[in-house]
Formats: sequence, structure tokens, C-alpha cells
Amino acid sequence: MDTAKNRGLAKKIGVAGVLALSTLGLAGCEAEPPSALSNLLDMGWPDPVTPEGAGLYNFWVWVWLAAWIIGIIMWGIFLYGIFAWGGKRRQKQGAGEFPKQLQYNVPLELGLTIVPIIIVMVLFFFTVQAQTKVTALDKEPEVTVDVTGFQWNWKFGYAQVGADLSPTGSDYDGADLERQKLADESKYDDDDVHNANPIHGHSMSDKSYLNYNKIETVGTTEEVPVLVLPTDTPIEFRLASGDVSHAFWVPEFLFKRDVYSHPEANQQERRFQIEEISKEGAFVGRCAEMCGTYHSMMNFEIRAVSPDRFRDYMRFREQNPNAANSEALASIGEEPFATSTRPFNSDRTGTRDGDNAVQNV
Ligand SMILES: [Cu+2]
Repeated sequence: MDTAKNRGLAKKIGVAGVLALSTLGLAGCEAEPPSALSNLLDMGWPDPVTPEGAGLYNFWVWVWLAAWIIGIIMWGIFLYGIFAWGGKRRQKQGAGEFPKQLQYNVPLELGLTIVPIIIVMVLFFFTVQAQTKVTALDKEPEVTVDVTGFQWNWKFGYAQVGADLSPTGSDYDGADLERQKLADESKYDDDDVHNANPIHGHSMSDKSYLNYNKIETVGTTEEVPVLVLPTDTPIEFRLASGDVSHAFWVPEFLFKRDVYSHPEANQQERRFQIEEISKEGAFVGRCAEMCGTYHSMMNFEIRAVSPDRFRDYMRFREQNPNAANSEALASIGEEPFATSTRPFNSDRTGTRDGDNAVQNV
């Protein structure tokens, strides 16, 4: 009789495990959860604007659902155990002090070992799937952007633009060879410099690894850099740091990647790709690696515009090399300055009264 009871309990736990697992099993990272579920379970994550972000978002919501289901089952079992087998209740029933003890019940113990292992394996499977999607370098980017983080701002340059979007009508190569040559020359010190070339034979002021482009957008203390990108277009980002470690983070991409000077020396990849930005708009970007005093003010904005307007923007910038980015934005009917964040005065002098917000921007 007792053995039969034990089997019953083991069976119930098994069924609960299978239920939780099949929910997970249904939940590929591609499958979009119902929106009511997302609103309830996304824990405040922003709505993604890239397919890669959507993959992460869906995975996040499904994992929360699985966690809640497993949690509720476990709490149910706890509470049942506490109330059904409590000492007082058993006393009233005239039963012995302890309920049936279940140690050394092999099927139960096997079940309680195998079910969590399967849960972890399923979570791991979908984690790898989502991660592979986000880090894949399998798109053919129409636009390649060089991102350079520095204390405490960003520089964005257009390295390559496909013919369809290019200001010239053919594949556009944005490398600024003149400045690149100057940068290359910084690799080695002159022989007469004291302690020349100390780091792997390179100068301490080596900047040859950075990319320089003809069309660049550089942030300043007064102006948040606005990186203009086309919607519905595969884009590649190449990250580099001019000094310490930073991190490129666009909350609406649900993605961030560390920005290093020499990521390859650390088995890191400097490139990442997105299949597209699926809607127009202004999306704030931030530095997500504590990089010094004004780290928290190291903001930027991605302004996603239609491919046609992107082409017009590129043409304006190509034809007006001395015009400000704000003028180019205005020329395609966009807000000239960042709308998702605002600049912060990082000049130490004159800001001791705590009034750091730059007005009138
Ligand atoms: Cu930073």
C-alpha cells in the first residue's frame, strides 16, 4: 500500500515536470509569445527593433513563463506538504508524529534528479540558439559602421555602403586614406624618443588600429552624436576603443558588446551584425562599461530613417563635408539633434554647483 502511494507521488511530480518541459519545448526562441503574456512577463524590457533583439526578447519571456510554471508547481508541493502532513493535523487525526518517510525511494530520487537535469538542458539548448542568432556574422551587410568609443563619447564612421544606398550610386568605400596613413605612422616612435616602442614594439601612442572614415559623426560635450542608419537593411558594426574599455549598448537592440582596443588579443569579436532595424525612430545608446568619471553621460542616439532618406542623408554629407551632422539631419526633414537623450556638461570648471544639464538643446 505504501509503495503504491509512493509511486503515485512520484508520478505526480513526473507529470508536473513533463508539463513544465513541454511548455519550454513549445517555446522556440523564434516563436513570439502572445502579447498579453509579454506585457506580463517581460519585466520592463523595451520592445525590440531588430530580429536579433526579438529572438532574445521571446526567449526571455518564454523562460520567465517556464520559471513561473515550475515555481508554482514547486510552491504547490511545498504548501501541500506543509498543510497535509503538518504535526498538528496529524495529531488531530491521531496519526503518528511523522508522515511516511520517502528516502531511499529509487524511482522518486531518480525522477527528482533527472527532471531538473532535463530542465537545465532545455534552457541551455534555447540559450545557445538565441545566442548563436545574435552573434552570427552571416548577413551581407549593406552598411558597415565603424564605432569608436573614447572617454567620454563616441565617433561613428561609414566604412562601407552598398550601391543601393550609396551617395555615389556604386559601392561606397568610406575609408579616409589620408588620416589612416597618419594613424599608421603613429605605430612607431622616432628613434630619438626615449624608451621608444615599448609595447610589443609599438609606440605607446599607437592609434594605427583605429579606423578613420571620410564621413564621421563625433560626439562632444555639447552635442550627443546621432548615428543615422537605414531601416530594413543588414548592418555591421565594428567596435574599437581609443582608450579604455567601453561597451556599445542600444537598449532597443537588447544587445551590448564590449568595446576594446584590441579585442582579438582577448578572444573577443569586434564585429556584430543585425539583419535590420525594423522601424524608424530615435533609439538611445549608452556606454555599458564603467569607463571613468563621465561614463554615465556617454550617450548616443541611433536615428533609423527610410533607405531613401538615408541615401539623401549620405549624399548631403558627401557633398557638404564641412557641414554639421545636424544640418544633414535637417536636410532630410529630421530633428537635427538627439531626441532620446540630452548632453551633459562634463567640463569640471563651473559645474560645482551641480548644474550639469546643458540647457537649450
Ligand atoms: Cu565608456
